[in-house]
Amino acid sequence: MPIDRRQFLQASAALGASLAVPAPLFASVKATERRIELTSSAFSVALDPADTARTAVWGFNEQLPGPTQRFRRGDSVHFAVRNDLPQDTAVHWHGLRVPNAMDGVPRVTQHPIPPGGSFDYRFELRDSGTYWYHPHQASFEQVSRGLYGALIVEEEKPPQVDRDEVWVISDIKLNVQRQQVEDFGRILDIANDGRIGNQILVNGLVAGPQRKLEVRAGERLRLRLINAASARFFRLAIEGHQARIIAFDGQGVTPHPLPADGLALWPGMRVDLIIDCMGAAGQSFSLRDLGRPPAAATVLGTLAYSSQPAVRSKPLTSSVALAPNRIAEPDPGKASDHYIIFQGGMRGTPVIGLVDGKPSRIQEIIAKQGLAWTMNYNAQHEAALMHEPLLQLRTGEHVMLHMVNETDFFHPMHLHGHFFRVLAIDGKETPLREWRDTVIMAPRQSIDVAFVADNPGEWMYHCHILDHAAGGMMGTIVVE
Ligand SMILES: [Cu+2]
Repeated sequence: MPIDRRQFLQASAALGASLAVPAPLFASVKATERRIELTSSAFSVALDPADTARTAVWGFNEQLPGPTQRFRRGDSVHFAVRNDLPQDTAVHWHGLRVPNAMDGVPRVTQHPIPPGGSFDYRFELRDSGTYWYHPHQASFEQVSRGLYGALIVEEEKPPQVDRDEVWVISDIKLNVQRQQVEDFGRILDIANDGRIGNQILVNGLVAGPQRKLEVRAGERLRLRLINAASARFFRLAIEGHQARIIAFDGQGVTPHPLPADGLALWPGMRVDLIIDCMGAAGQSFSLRDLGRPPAAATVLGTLAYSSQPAVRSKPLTSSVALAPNRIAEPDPGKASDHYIIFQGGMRGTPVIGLVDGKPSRIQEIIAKQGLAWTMNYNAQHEAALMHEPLLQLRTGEHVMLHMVNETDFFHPMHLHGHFFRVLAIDGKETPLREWRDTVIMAPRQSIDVAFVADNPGEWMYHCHILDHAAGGMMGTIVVE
């Protein structure tokens, strides 16, 4: 009886929210709540300031991307969201550990916000780092149309930098009139690599050498990268600089250089970089997306040095490591093993999947249901109430989640409400054991992640290629 179960979960989640028990971690923090209005609506923007053309988009507060939200760890926020779109929506705070009722997933954690309606999201910011916000309703369309924005939670003691910049990288699919192509949710995209735009955007403007990130010689720059594209991945390289990675998905890692073949940034992921700008006044260097070979590299922007004299002649030597967030440490020795097996897609071996409990061949599911992917043999429509959760966990349970990709496609898998440690890829231990909320599974790859299920509620677990999510790669994990 999925409806009864769902109503029960919603009722208990609402009760939890109304009691609003602060996490003991923050009992000593005297937080004042900041109220922020966010309105989702349709409007038009100039994607290229050098051009008079305007493009119709959907976005937050008539900005593309939506306004960058900046807070300090421990702050309390109240997002008063209003929906002026022609369809239902809701807002999800990607990566943030919020109470379940504030997670912004229609039909799982709240009722959708109808056109003209509003919803109040209130929560405390437990974790510092680089996050973002976007709708979780028809996200393959709503995010692609422009509903996304950065959400930054500063550390109590951030590393010393001269500049802290955010780059929201995305793409858009434009026709010759510079308007968005209205082909959202095509089965061809759902069953393949997703709907990839034909124009890359950096902070809502067309990417290219003219997108200048201005620095002064000698400065230390913290660059926060967010991939808000619905399907495109980026492989970034920075000319003439030794950038260091200090965080994945907002969580500090041992600072280390970018991989020689570029920094892979999959949809949903964030990376924080430290760049010591030791070029000379007046010089410029390109930031490139190396893309997916054999595609040629694209220049996304330029690191442009001002003509002012250097602020220092040698790079800062202070530590750039981030203090960790307080995340419960999973103990693999006492963790319970759980498996999620991914199948489907346009290519690959024929498989059987269950839709509404009925078995069909994947090719029939693709042709008749508009679904293309299964997780543990089930394919689910976003708009339908979900069936049983993929996993039922006890609060406090240590979990080892084995993700087995039997498809020929990449899938950036995102879990709500928790961070997990990435422990092994194809059985081989990862050197960094990094915390993440979104991890990439390459074709035919197995990934082992571990976490403590310490945030009660029903949480989404889905592919962040949003067409894949719409095509069945979406389920829930219940922590009770
Ligand atoms: Cu996927």
